[in-house]
Amino acid sequence: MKQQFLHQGWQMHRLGDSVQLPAVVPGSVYADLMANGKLEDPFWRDNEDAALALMEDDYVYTLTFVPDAKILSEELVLLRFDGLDTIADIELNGTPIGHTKNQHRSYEFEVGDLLGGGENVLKVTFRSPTRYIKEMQQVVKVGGSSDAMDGFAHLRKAHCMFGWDWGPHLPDAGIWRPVSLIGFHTARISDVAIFQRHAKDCVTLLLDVQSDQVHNKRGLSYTVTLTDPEGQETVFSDSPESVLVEHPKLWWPHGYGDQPLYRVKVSLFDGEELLDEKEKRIGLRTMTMHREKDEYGESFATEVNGVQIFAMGADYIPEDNLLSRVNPARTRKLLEQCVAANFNSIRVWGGGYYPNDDFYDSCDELGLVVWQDLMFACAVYELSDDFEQEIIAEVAENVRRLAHHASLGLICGNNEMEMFVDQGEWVQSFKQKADYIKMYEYIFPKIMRQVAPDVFYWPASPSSGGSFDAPNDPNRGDVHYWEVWHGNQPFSAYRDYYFRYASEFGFQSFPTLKTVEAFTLPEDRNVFSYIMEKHQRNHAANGKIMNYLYQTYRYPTDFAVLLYASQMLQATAIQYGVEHWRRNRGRCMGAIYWQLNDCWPVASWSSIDYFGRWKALHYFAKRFFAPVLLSCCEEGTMTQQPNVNAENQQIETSIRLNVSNETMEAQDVVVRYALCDNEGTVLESGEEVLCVEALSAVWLPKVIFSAIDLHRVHCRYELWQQGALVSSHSVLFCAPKHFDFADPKLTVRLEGEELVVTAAAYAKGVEIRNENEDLILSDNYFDMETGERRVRILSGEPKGLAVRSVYDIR
Ligand code: BMA
Repeated sequence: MKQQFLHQGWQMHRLGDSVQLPAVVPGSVYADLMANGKLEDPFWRDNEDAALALMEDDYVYTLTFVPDAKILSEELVLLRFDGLDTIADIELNGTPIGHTKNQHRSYEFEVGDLLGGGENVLKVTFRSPTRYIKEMQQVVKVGGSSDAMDGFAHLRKAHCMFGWDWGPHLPDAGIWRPVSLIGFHTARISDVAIFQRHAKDCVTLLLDVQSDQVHNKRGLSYTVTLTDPEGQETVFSDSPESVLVEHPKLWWPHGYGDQPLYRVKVSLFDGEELLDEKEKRIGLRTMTMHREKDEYGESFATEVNGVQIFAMGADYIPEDNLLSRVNPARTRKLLEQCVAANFNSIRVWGGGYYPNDDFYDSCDELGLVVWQDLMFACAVYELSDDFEQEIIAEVAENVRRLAHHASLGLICGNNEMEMFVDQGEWVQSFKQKADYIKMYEYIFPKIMRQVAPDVFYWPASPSSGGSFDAPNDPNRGDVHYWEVWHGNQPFSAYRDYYFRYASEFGFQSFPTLKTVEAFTLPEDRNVFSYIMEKHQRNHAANGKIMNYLYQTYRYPTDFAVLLYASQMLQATAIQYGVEHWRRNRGRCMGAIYWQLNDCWPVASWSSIDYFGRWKALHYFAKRFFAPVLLSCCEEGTMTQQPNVNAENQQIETSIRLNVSNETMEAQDVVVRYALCDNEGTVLESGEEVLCVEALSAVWLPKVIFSAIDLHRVHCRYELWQQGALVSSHSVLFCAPKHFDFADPKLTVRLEGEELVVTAAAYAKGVEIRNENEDLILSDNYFDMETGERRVRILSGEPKGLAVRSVYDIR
């Protein structure tokens, strides 16, 4: 098989305009308009609105090209588009060859008869996505999230490109994935499906090699080359239907073992002639979701090689609203930062697009178990014959593409629609309700059985297993819990629930000042300004941040300090949830917070902002997802009576420490705690030596501190292993706003690769930053006692260093 990429020499213009502009393919309309000075950065201030208006028009991409003679001479010549975004009319040398309207699919057209040996002209016209959804909405009304443009569900295009509660209305268009000519004779490999059968000390790989044959021909054969993780090759000839791997090296998620990967290459022959080759890289493991009835309801846990793990991670959304800016290096960096924060899992949320192969390759290498939603989110769809064919082709193609990946944990039908349809949200008719069941509980499971029978399928997130049977049941399946944040409940409300697997819960914050500066003028820098609110897509969110702020911190009188305070709120909120669920390991087996990343600079639930800057939450995640975690369930005014004027206040001030061990080995630990005053004098202390079994969580006895001045004391707790301090943190017994912090007079200095922070008193949420606000440190936003604390610089220039803490929220 031969392939010629058609990426050089494209031109584009707006339909009706006469001037042709040079275009980059793969790429997008917005990227080309920006590169040609026709569009200003749509992320700057409110430029989004002008960019959106441009999408009312159609855009034409044209390429004049000469096909390789070697391809032209082949029996079959195809024009292949790996991805078109979205409504496209394709013409070759003036002849229409296709009309497409699904961004999530690839397309191939037979073009041998239309191609000439000299110059050929390929033209792709992209029709306005905004006009399309408006027109379709007149025909059949489909409902969905009001943060996205009305009617967005009509188009199989990343939904969030039409806006979301963290995303702008920027429904870009274009040839977003490679385009090529493909030529072959006799046959090519269309797919190699690999199924694993595990037995004692061996794995059988069952192979299903499928080919496209130009005409039925006997005598085709294939060989299989298996390359083990050390690079040792074994060739199996005579078209084997299975291959035995002895002494398999098993693949494990990050934190439970290594990620050895095997390569399986299939070479297709016609006699002696090599026709085509296809290679897939796999990891040897079993993977499913463990579901078992128990005293609480029904368990729901990722099970790898028979071991149930506690899923720790976040929800992933598209990395950029301008998809052409996403590249393998950028994705890799983001995923490495997940591992740096001790993730073992990641959920690809259903309102974006199916990521490129490199995303899954990285997850395979890094040991991140992927919860993969199908791209259906917060919308009700109506099945027509046409729409049904579209989604069948889309789901089959993508599941086939992803099924072999070691990291693929499960395929999930949609985001939140079982729950919302059940509640009647956005449903216009009985048919739409019935179509829900057809799509996610009949059509997609059938595709899964055909294409990926070994991959666990889950109808929706959240779900208890389908059929509208209490989709968000706290005792079964996965849960989206939004009472903290959307429901205004206090952080401590997380402790009221022992979900089996929390696949979404989140809390917003503002990005840091440098990120705000990237889209604002100085006069915009007030969180309620027009421009700041254009970059805050959840209408109620600023009010919520203020609500939680007043419950927790003092009133910040400076804009930058408010941004910092919002990040501390976010990090603390999520810490409350995750630590509680990890303490209840076994009953709860997953904490996937909403959300990992941003697609533009915005106030949102992310822990890493659009520019890759770590918010406080990402450092907190590194700590609360630590394989061996010491956490503290404290009781104080925040959990019992936040109203300082309430009568007869009987506040219990206590701690209950817990060690959660998410490793495969027992851990010997020493736990120490100390009750200290605001200057660090120890009033009371304790120590426990214990061995925590692998994959378990152990409570230490409750300690009640009576008759303390709760505005002046805090409790520090430390985890020690083999004589070394592994982690330390602290709790207060009142809201930080009421705590009588002494001025810690923080300083920071550089010593080699390390930063040394000094404090003259106890300090909470110590944030070290540089001029560029792009430092990545071994730790940050930590609590410290009087004295010194050292952290390593992992990246960023330690220029213009500054340090602040909760003391400075005033
Ligand atoms: C969820 C997600 C998203 C949304 C987030 C925050 O439930 O599925 O739709 O962005 O909440 O509201």
